[in-house]
Amino acid sequence: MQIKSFQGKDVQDALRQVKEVLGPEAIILSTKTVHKPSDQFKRAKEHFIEVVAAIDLKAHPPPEFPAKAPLAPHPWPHLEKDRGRTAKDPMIRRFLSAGLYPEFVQGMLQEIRAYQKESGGWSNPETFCGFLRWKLMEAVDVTGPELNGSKIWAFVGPTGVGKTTTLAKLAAHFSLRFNKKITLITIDTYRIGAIEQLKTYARILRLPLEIAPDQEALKQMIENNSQQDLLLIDTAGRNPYHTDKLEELRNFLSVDPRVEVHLVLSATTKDIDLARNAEQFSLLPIRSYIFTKIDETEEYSSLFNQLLRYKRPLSYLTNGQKVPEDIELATKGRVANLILKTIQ
Ligand SMILES: Nc1nc2c(ncn2[C@@H]2O[C@H](COP(=O)(O)OP(=O)(O)OP(=O)(O)O)[C@@H](O)[C@H]2O)c(=O)[nH]1
Ligand SMILES: [Mg+2]
Repeated sequence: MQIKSFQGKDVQDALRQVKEVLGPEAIILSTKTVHKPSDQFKRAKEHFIEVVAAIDLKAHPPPEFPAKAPLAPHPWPHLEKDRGRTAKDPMIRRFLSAGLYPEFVQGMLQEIRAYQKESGGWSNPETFCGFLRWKLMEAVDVTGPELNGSKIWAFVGPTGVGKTTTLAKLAAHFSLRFNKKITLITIDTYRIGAIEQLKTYARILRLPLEIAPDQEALKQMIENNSQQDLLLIDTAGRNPYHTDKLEELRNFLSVDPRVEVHLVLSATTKDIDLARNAEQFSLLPIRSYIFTKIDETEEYSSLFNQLLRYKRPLSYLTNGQKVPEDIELATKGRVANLILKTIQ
């Protein structure tokens, strides 16, 4: 994986450079507006856009042209002037600096310009917020649980993100509030204390717990529990760079096609690491994202970027250590509010 940062006079300019240097397969990791320190906020042309992009060199060898290929003339010179006007509004400036996914920012900039051209700008910041909120909601995908018939959910993800705690929260939620018949299963025989941790939850919630040391045992457990509404499978946290362990996990969980895999990620993880985690865990058939620890940060642009980067739905958000209460079903409105909180 090669990661590189690009600076352009606007988003299009930076993206064009990304494409020229890394090729069309590059993944955009983040974008932000950078203000030159000496002249901060004075004039629009003293801002520039910084885009961080990456390319998997194994999958996409670099294009065969010199790294310093001559830059083509900027295709939309009139946009520079428009961007200047756009960036005068402090709320829009904060939006541009929030490190949001470049294609989203680019689309928004075009809409902002069109609106400004038509009506001369927003009469008050709330109008822009309302528009942005609607656009944020439109951009993300969410999904809810469908508990008709029996379900098997497995929780995978990097170490310590909150997989076991999230599983316990969901187990409590569905057994106490909806009276669902649930069995907990763990295949985490790797970490000392992992079984004890889940045993404690199982005891408190009065739910059966089974331990699957291998795939054959897991298969048997799934068969034996066919009358249950929900089987929740806990897995060991995995270093996303240990591809062999991820393949092992994928093979383990491929035991039954009904197993739905949910990728648990922490909202406190840096954008670039989230991108890599999600890319590596894509070895598994990921059904949804669950984002944990939203209470431990006030900056949600990386969470939002991740939802756009792979276009997978978000199912749950968790917001604390308390079991069962600190979990919520994800909604588009909630995600939009988190981003607005980041910007305001
Ligand atoms: N603040 C906060 N802490 C959380 C949240 N979810 C989990 N935690 C805490 O994160 C820590 C790790 O949680 P676990 O559930 O053990 O994480 P895990 O992913 O199962 O860890 P491994 O199995 O070791 O990979 C614990 O201290 C949890 O209480 C959350 O939403 N907010
Ligand atoms: Mg765990």
